[in-house]
Amino acid sequence: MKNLREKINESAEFIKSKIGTEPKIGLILGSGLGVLADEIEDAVAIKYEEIPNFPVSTVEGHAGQLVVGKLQGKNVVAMQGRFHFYEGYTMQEATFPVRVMKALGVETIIVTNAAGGANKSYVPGDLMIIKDHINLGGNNPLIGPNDKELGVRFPDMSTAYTPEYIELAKEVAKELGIDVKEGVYTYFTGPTYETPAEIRMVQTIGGDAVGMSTVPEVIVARHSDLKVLGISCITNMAAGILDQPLDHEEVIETTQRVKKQFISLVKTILERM
Ligand code: 6GU
Repeated sequence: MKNLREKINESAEFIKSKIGTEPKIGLILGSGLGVLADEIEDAVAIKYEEIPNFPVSTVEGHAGQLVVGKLQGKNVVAMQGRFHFYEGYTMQEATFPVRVMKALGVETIIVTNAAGGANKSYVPGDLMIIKDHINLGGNNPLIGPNDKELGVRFPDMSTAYTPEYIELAKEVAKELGIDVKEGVYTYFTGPTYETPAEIRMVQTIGGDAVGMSTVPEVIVARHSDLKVLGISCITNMAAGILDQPLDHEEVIETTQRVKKQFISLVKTILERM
């Protein structure tokens, strides 16, 4: 049986054999936000199912491919569609692509997601720069023996979201006239949305948004010593805030509505990284 490092290297070698550039920035594109990958120039798209050792995406609305090329003059690799723990992958499987990005030469990842607003001052359509996270998933992708070649046993999470990039993102948003929020992303495994009581807890403990992704990937990114920028698209208010039920349609509708802003924000940030 191949160990994790051998699997990572095998995947990375396969990808390297298909691409002409060395990506420095990795993009993980959330629900409805995969459109950003369509803007990549000189793009080479590689379906996840072609890549040795990659899990295969199951969720509709996710293209399920890596797109490698140039965006705003930067060499990037984008995940169009990601793997979620709630789909039945292990935490290690769901975060495997982050390790492969590191092996490709990536130094920074930009992680995006659709999230519910727990902070009552937020409205659907807001973009939120992630300043920190709370892991309420009751799990961690680093559980198990630690491979020192991949990272330390006890990674520091004091500055999980690179302060310099938080500042850059806020500066760019201001210049573009986008009223971004800055907040704490709270991870639940899903696939249920939270209950109103859970959302009251999130508010009490300092969470501003809730979602079902990103935190496992950021944990692995920090283990891999990658810099991180996280951006949430607040697609709906979390349970108990408005007098209406939650559904995935609203999530997709909102991402469609704000995708232009989202694209211009991320592209301008990329340009200045
Ligand atoms: Cl309200 N909760 C979670 N966990 N994920 C979401 C969401 C809510 N809205 C969009 N994604």
